[in-house]
Amino acid sequence: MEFLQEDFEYKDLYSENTYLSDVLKAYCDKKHTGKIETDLKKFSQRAKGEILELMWQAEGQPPTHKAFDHWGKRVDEIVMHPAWDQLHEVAAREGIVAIGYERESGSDSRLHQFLKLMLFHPSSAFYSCPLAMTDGAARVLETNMTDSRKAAFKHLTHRDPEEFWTAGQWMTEKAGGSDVSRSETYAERKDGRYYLYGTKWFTSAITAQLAMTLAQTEVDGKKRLSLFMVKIRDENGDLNNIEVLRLKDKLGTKAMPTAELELKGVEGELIGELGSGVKNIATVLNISRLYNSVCATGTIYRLHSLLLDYSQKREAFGKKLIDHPLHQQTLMKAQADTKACVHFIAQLGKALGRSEVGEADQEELAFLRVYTPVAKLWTAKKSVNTTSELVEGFGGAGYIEDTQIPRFLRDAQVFSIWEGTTNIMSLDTLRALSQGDNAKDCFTYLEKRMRSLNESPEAGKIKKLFGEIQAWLSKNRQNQDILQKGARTLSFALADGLAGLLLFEFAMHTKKSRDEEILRLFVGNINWPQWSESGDLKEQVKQTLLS
Ligand code: MFK
Repeated sequence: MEFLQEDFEYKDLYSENTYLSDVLKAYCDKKHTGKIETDLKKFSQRAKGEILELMWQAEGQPPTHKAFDHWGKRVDEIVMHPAWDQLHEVAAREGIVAIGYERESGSDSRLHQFLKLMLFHPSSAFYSCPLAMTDGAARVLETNMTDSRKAAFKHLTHRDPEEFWTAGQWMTEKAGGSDVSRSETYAERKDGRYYLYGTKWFTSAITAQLAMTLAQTEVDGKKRLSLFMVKIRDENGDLNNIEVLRLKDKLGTKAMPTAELELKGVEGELIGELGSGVKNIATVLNISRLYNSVCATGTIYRLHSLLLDYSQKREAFGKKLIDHPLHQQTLMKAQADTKACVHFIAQLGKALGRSEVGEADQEELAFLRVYTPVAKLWTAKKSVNTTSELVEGFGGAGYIEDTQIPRFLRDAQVFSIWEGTTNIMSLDTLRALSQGDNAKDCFTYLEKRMRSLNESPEAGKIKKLFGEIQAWLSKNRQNQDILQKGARTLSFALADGLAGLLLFEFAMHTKKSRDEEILRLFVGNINWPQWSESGDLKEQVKQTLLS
């Protein structure tokens, strides 16, 4: 009989084992756990079944741009597979954005939302991307509320698919990617209203109804970026003085429409103070950077589960893959990193939730500000690297498109680019630490939590690592050059330290040998920071790279 490999299976990620339930219980107030767990269990079942099916349909027919109709009239229609609209319905009804704003579980609402998003993302065809920007826009409106903005806010946080709007966030331009100050789009003021002109180079989810975008305005005779809210379509569903130039041909995220747009006088409503656009859009960035972390984590959580299942079915050299010591090593390392990411997003979700209901003190707020870019850069890199290892774990099957495995690797790469690269995040970490008392408050917050750790080599290493970070920061606080050179090392060290701390607290909480093993493995693998030496690298770079 011809050999046919038994297929791997998409499991219910919440119920396949007790891990996520244990995480929920460790971070959540007891009074909210039952309700959240019921919701996650139900949703997780859908995510591996009917929702996954929608994703495959949407991925199977990527969006196309129909610029003109048959008579030559400009229509700029984005033709989507109907499954994309059904994913919109799922997102609305399941309240993926709404949960964060209904706040039925008080400060645990973001934790609830993040765990649910983590389950949704790997079945969402990146519908999670418009949701990230929608959530960011909702938060901007919530914190800049006026009577006239209430309706838009309600749409962005609605559970009825007909009423639910998504939002885009348009920043990137030809001249300015990371450095948005180079933006050329400008706002013209006429009769008390603003009209925006310019080209936006990377605008994801053009199927949205709203967008938050930046445009140059004049403040005291100088050009300054301001934040505007734009209604993308009019009552008839036609674009509002916006032309779609083309759709981007991206490495991954194929089902999700990303466009180049020409703004030809679209009306924008000024949000926040004139000239403070970057500061105001930072609210959107920070929320969507956390979404990025959650989705990066969801990706490897799903892929790890698939490889684990495959490893129990696939035989090589006389035994199942799962019984080979070296394969076990690979799976364990991937699992430790994946679980560390889960704790990161649970902790950040907890802190964000507490900040939004006024329960976070100054120290926790500083922690949240510093660790938002750290979470983004670290989970993104963990996702890219772990995805690569896991795809490889499938051998040749992981390289063949119809297994649906290669897509994981293509899609993971976006996490370290979307909403700011690793270097930009590292510099933002530095920015956050250098503002006010953030560094002092953040380390006080961490030190308080470290006090509860039982004496052990792992606790010793984590404490020593934070000691090393603080000593380096204090020694170099006046030297911008050294600080910038070391910003990436600093960010990864901060991440490793926090992940170790969270895994430690969790192992103490569950008292399960499973969690003690993961803690030992993770902390054992932490590389000690290798700080850059002082000196001007520019000459070295020129001599070694350019000569
Ligand atoms: C899912 C599908 C994906 C599809 C493909 C996607 C591919 C990629 C598409 C994209 O292009 S996504 C968008 C990526 N771009 C970014 O995320 C922008 C990255 N750049 C940065 O984040 C820069 O650091 C930044 C633009 C913020 C630098 O701008 P500035 O003007 O040099 O910042 P500056 O002067 O340091 O800060 C201005 C104010 O904002 C300061 O406040 P004050 O005026 O009170 O001092 C800062 O503190 C504040 N600020 C900056 N970043 C902040 C922040 N506040 C809070 N949180 C932050 N993160």
